[in-house]
Amino acid sequence: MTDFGFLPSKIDRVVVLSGAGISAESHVPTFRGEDGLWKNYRAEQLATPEAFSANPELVWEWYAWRRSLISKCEPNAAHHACAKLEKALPESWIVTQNVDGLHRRAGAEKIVEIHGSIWKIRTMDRREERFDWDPETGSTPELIPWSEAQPRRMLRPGVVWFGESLPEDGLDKAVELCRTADLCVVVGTSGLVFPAAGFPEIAKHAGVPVIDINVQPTNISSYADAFIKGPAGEALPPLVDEIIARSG
Ligand code: BJW
Repeated sequence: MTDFGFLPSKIDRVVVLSGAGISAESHVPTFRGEDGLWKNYRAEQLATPEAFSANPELVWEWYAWRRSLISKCEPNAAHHACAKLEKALPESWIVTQNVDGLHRRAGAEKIVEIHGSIWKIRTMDRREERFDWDPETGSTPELIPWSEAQPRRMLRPGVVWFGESLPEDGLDKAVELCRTADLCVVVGTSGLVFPAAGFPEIAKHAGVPVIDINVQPTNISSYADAFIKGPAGEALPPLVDEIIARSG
C-alpha cells in the first residue's frame, strides 16, 4: 500500500503528463526498452520529415500498421483513472505525448496531444488537418491521400516527428498547466524527448509537487517529490482516488 503523505492537503488542479508507458498495459508498444518500437525500427528512417520525403510509402505503411495494431487495443485502468480525475476535478488536464487516442477513448476530454494524433492526417505546413481514420476499425487508405486545397501536396500522418516543432497552442497550454497546477503527475515516460521531458521541471521550478509513476526510475524520478514504482494501471487508480478525496 502506498503512503500518500507526500500529497498536498488540498488539490483542485492536476496536470497529468503521460507517455507511452501508460498504454503499455493496453499492449501498445512503447518506443524505447526491450520491446520498444525503436528496437526493430530506426527512428530516423520513419519518424522524421526527411524519412517521409525520401520514402513516403514506407512511412505510410509503418503508420498504417501501427493504426491497425492500436485499433485492437482498449484503454486500461490508468486511462480510465485519468478520465475519472478529469471529471471529478474540472480544472484538471491531461498532457499526453501519445498519439494513440486511448485517453479520449477512455472518456477524457481535456487533453493536449502534444505529439499529435495517429488518427489525423495533415499537410506538412498544417494548413490542412483532419481526423481521417476510424480508431474502432483502424481502416486506412492504402494510397497516400493528396490535399484537395493544395494540389500536388501529399497528406501525412498528423503526428510530430523529430526535428519538427510542436503545435504552438499545445505547447503554450502545456507550459501554463505545469506552472499553475496544484500537482503534476508524470506517468510512463522515459523523459528523454524534448521539449516534453522538460515539462515536469517547469512544474517543479514553479513549486508544483511532482509525482513520477514508472516501472523503473528515470531522470524525472531523480528530482520528483515522490516516485511510485509500478505499472500505471496498478499505481494510478488508488492515487486518483486519494486525490479526489482531497479535492474541493
Ligand atoms: C511504464 C510501463 C507501465 C513501460 N507503467 N510505465 C533539447 C535537448 C536535446 C535534444 C532536443 C532538445 N530539444 C529538442 C531536441 C530534439 C528532439 C529530442 O528531444 N531528441 C532527443 C531524443 C534527444 N526533439 C524534437 O525533435 C521535438 N521537436 C522540437 O523540439 O522542435 C524544436 C527543435 C527541433 C530540433 C532541435 C531543437 C529544437 C519533437 C519530438 C517529437 C517526438 N516524436 C515521437 C514520435 C511521435 C509520432 C509517433 O508516434 O510515431 O514521439 S518519438 C517518441 O518518443 C514519441 C513519444 O511521444 C516520445 C517520448 O517517448 P515516451 O512516451 O517517453 O516513451 P518511451 O518508450 O521512451 O518510454 C516509455 C516509458 O514507460 C519507460 O520509461 C518505461 O519504463 C515506462 N513503462 N511500461 C508505467 N506499465
